[in-house]
This record gives sequence, structure tokens and C-alpha cells, in this order.
Amino acid sequence: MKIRSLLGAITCAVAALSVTSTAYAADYKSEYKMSIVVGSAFPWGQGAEIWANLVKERTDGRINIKLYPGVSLVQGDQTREFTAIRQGVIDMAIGSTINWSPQVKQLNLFSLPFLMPDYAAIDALIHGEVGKQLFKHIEKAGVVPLAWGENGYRQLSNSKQEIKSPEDLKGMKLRVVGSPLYIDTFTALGANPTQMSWADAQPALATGAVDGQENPLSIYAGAKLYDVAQKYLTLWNYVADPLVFVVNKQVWESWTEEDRKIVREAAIEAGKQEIVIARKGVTPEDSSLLKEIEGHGVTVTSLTQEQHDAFVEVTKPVFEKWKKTIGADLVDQAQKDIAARKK
Ligand code: X2X
Repeated sequence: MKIRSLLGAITCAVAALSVTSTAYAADYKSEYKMSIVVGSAFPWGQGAEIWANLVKERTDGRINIKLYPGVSLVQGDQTREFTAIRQGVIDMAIGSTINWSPQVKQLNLFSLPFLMPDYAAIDALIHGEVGKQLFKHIEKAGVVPLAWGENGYRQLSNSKQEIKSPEDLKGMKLRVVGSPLYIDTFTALGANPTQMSWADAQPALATGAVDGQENPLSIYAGAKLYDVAQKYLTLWNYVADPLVFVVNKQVWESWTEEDRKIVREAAIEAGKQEIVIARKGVTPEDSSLLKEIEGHGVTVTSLTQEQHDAFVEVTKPVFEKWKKTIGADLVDQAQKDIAARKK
């Protein structure tokens, strides 16, 4: 009798265990969709691969991630990516602060012209109080932020002529990204900006529908923009866009505490590695990528202090206008942290 009830108890326990593990597996999707704008030929896509691989390995395949480059889950319209993450069309993403600025207006901070003079300034923002506050805004908008990465300092390319002053930009047709701040900046500079997705930008450059564009050198080189007549490149470091590693809120809540920890730590590690990759070859210490670009017959223009100051001067009203939209306190905090940065 005793043995029988013991056996019964064991059977019940085994049954309960298998029910628990079935329920647990049922909460998890067989595949999680991760959205990115550009794939593994770019630091951005490499960061996504690193994150996805770390997660798969450390969760023993419980969290299996598939990459969707070209923001294909929103038909290439990168300005709709954030909303799609919130709605669950996208489970996870690594997105540019520019592309999510229409939904989280504080992210326009990084697009304020000439706010961040060097990499130490970017680091001071993302790893400081400003980074924390921005994560709170993203969270409030309904998405779970985990880590920072980097697209990079955005440089100006065109097919017409060397750009050394705002006058050189007069009337030039330029493709810009999805935040209206960019329209204001390039209008102030005298250019003729037009907003377009990255998917549309490449054919527009190839056909000459637009004369120029602005993007980090890793994007310029990875997309071989020198092959679509973008032979003039001005290094002006006017803005830089960080990347943010995020997860849809319901997906995040469906994971166990242990798996959330794995995903968060993997995002932080992947973000660190991605930033190193993104900065490779474009610094004074290692200019290998710039040399490669020059090897394609591209005229690379660096600005003197005086030339640089002329661009800053003309874009000041845009800075002031957008400071109000972003939040004066946040911008003041950013400027304070940049002034106090360790160089
Ligand atoms: O569209 C762009 O220019 C890109 C690829 O840099 C972003 O997604 C912000």
C-alpha cells in the first residue's frame, strides 16, 4: 500500500513536471524576428549576428533569433520600425536613434548639429545620465531597451563637387533620413533635402535622382556608394547615430528571469563589440577604411577650423529650435556631460 502510493506520487510528479515543461516551451516562440536596416556586410548587421548567436548559445537554443535586414518586416520603411516593435510585428531590433525619433522625440538629441565633437562625447552621453533618461523614454513608449551600439559619425557625399562651405551646398539635392530635423538642417544650409528610406536612397543615387546623401563611412563603403557616382566626401562629423538594442515588451515578459538576464547581458556584450567594429578604420590612429575609400578615386575633404565653424554657425537656429522639442533639460544635461568628458 505504501509502495503503491509512493509510486502514485512519483507518477503524479513526473506528469506535473512534463506539463510544466510543455507550458514553458509553449510560451516561447520557435523563432524570434530581429529587425535591422543593414546586414552583415556592415558593423550594424555584425552586431546583430553577435547578439543572436550569444543568445542562442547561452539559452541552449530556447531563444532562437532570425535576422531581418533591410527592415523587411515593415517593407523597408525604417521610420515605421519602432511602432512595429511596439505592436509585436517585430520581436527584437537593433535600431538607429534617427529612425525611431519620430516616435521617441528625445532621440533627436544625437541629430542636433555639431553637439558631439568626438567619440568621448558620444560615450559620455550613452553611458551617462542622458543614456539612462533616453532608455526611460523608450520604455515609456512601450519597448524594452537593453544596450547601446553605434552606426557612426555621418559624413556627406555627393556626385557634383567638393563641399567646404554651406555655399557649396546651395541647391544640391540631398537624400536625408526620416526625422524632420534633417530637413531643417539641410534647408538651413541652403541645400534641397528630400526624405527617403535607405531602400529608396540607393536607386535614387544610382539614377542621379538625388546628388548626395549623408551616412557613416561604414555604410558608404559597405554599400559601395563610390560606384554610384558619390565621388566627393566631406568629413564634418556633424551628427552621429547610436544604435539601441531592444525587445518587444510582451516577448520580454514571456521569458524567464534567467533568460532575460542572458539576453540583456548578451546585448551589452554585442553592443560593446559592435561599437569597436563601427569605429574601425575611421579614426586618426587607424584610417584604413578611409584609405580604401580614397583608393576608389574619391576626393576626401577635411575641414579647417574656420570652415567647420561656418557650418556650425548656419545650423545654430536649427539646434535651438529642436532643443525645445527634445527637452531643454535633456540637452543641457548632454552639453554638461560632454564638457566634463574624459578625453
Ligand atoms: O538610412 C540610413 O541612412 C541609415 C542606414 O543610416 C539608417 O538607417 C539611419
